[in-house]
Amino acid sequence: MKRVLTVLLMAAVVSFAFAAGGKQGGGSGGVTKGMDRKIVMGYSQIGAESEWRTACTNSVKAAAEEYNIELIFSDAQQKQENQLQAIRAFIRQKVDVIAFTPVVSTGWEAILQECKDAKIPTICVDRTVDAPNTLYDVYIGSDIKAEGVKAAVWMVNYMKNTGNTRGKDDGRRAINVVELQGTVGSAAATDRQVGFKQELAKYPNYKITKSQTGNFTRAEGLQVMEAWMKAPDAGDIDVLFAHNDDMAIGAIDAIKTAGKKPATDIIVISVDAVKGAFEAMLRKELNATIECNPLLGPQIMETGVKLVLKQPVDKWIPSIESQYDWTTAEQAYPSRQY
Ligand code: GZL
Repeated sequence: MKRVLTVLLMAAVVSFAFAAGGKQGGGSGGVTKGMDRKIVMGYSQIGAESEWRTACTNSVKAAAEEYNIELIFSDAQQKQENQLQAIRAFIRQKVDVIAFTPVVSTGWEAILQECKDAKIPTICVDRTVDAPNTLYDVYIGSDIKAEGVKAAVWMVNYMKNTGNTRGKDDGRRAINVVELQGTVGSAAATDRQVGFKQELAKYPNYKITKSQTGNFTRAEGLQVMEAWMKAPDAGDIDVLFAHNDDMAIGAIDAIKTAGKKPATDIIVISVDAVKGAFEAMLRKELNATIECNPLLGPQIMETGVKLVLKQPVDKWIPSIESQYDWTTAEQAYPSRQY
């Protein structure tokens, strides 16, 4: 009897998998027409705060189409309570898999346990959560701390070799850095700051003299930098490190309004590598951007299919990313996808 049941179960899994259009969980068309039922994925997205977020959302929606997955998409308007409500609704709707980008890192244990209790696999996308990784199935996204390290490494090299109008880094001169942080409590902001500071600690003449959140938006990046440019010590600023390009682009406007030259008087380094950053680099107003890839849709859908088909998946699926500055921006810009 046991053997019969095992054979029947295997047949059921195989038929569901083949009904998923043959290639199990793989590449475009992996789960295509011909299935007797579409896989249903609930996705809780943070909002639309930046070019990066919009590119991420577009990638998710396009990939759901391509993978023939029914996507129930929720925009949380930057509020965690909206995310928790949306995920509870997904559970009530008995979706097959839940993906979410946590707006902040804390406060996810209970809801992830509810998903587990409902036997719905979960994919944490783009930002990590402060919760045991046994509570979710996969994290798909960047090594955010490494992005902060890369930004600091690039900055020190540039200041040693080129410098700003106040001169190069001779290993002794005080180099004053101001930092525009992303959303307070988000893994993206926390980990970029940790990585940046960890690398900066190797160079005692570098100091972060001001640090404030611009919430990953252009408007708030402009606002904060405007205030810094009006302060009596504005002339001491050597470098701006912004946790994303949108805040850097806003800050660049403030630097120009104050009569200073961005990327020359004040070196500007940010993260994401969105189109706006390339345009600013081509205008020689931004010095460098560390790529954080938002085009996660295909990886999310492929992973969702594998989870539904109970196939093995890695605990962390890292994004593929690079970095760009004036030496590489012009050549890379035409082929940028976001
Ligand atoms: C990073 C992502 C951040 C981007 C911002 O993984 O969460 O959120 O860097 C976006 O542009 O708003």
